[in-house]
Amino acid sequence: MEELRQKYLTEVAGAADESALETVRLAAIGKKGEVSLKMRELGRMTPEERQVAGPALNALKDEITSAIAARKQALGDAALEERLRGEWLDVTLPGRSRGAAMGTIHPVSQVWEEVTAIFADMGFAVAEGPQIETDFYNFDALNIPSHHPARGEMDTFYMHRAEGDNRPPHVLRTHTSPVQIRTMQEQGAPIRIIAPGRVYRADYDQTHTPMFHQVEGLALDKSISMANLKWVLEEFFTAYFGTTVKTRFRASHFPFTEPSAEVDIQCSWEDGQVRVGEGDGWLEVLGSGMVHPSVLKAGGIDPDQWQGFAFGMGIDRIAMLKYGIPDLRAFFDSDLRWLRHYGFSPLAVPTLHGGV
Ligand code: 2NM
Repeated sequence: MEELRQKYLTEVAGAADESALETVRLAAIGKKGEVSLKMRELGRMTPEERQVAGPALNALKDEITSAIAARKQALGDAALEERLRGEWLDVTLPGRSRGAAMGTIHPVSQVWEEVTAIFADMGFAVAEGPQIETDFYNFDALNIPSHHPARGEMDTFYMHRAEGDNRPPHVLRTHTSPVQIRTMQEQGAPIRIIAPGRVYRADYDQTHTPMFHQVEGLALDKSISMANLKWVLEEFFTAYFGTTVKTRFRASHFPFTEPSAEVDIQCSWEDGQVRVGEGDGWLEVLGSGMVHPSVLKAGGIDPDQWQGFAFGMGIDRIAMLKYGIPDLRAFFDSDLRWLRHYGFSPLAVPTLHGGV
């Protein structure tokens, strides 16, 4: 009995892992284990012998069982210790730099957000609408006559219908003005909105891409005038360029406004470098005017009760001016080197208190 005891307690103590421990358990106290076989022999003993051997065998079985449990616990503890030593993490270390793997915000997106922040501060909400429009919203509602050159295939992308389908065609919007018409119809006056978005014209050269970005504005109320327009635009340019910017209004003509004005901003031209807000040169950046009564009517608004101004400018254009980007076409090449050079940090969100 003492021999058995020594043998199995030694084997338990020496078991290196759980499966070795299980092998020892089966050999000692499993169904065909050595201790179990000894217990089966009890039946063949005399009652006197059995009285001594029985409790002793039970005690041995108990001792081996608890030795196995203790060893199992010790092995588990050691394994956990080992894991804790290997899997530690220093939460005070600085984060790993994402370096070149981090993307940048495209100048168009950046300027879009800047423009939105500035106009939002003046009480303008953002309105959006479809990029595929009916020719009613893109042209008729804006008082653009059917013979107007802008309607031609030369300037406008038409979505051609099937042969024999005589419904009026869809177009890729050539300006965001349809958004203003839809907003007038849906919300009525008064209105104070900007409509930033993608627009499309069949034009491709040094300074034109077939898709570009526009922001248009619309303010309607009882007595809104060109004076309000001038203040809003000067306020905008000054906030946008971060310096006081003089404006110059030149009489012009658009079908959707009367009177109409083109707006220039003050700039200097020195060794091929344009600087906004200084010098005595001028740069045309914007079209504007008082919304034509026919346009108000198309928007379901009574021109005898309401009036207001509208304007439109190119987002890509003012992005080039502010950030000194020379080539418009590179905007849409998706060249990663260009994006890293001219792009903005995703974490530097434009704010007014940060001076956009
Ligand atoms: C421009 C120039 C002048 C304009 C007009 C409207 C509408 F729909 F309210 F009548 N939205 N935008 C407008 C006026 C746009 O872009 C050069």
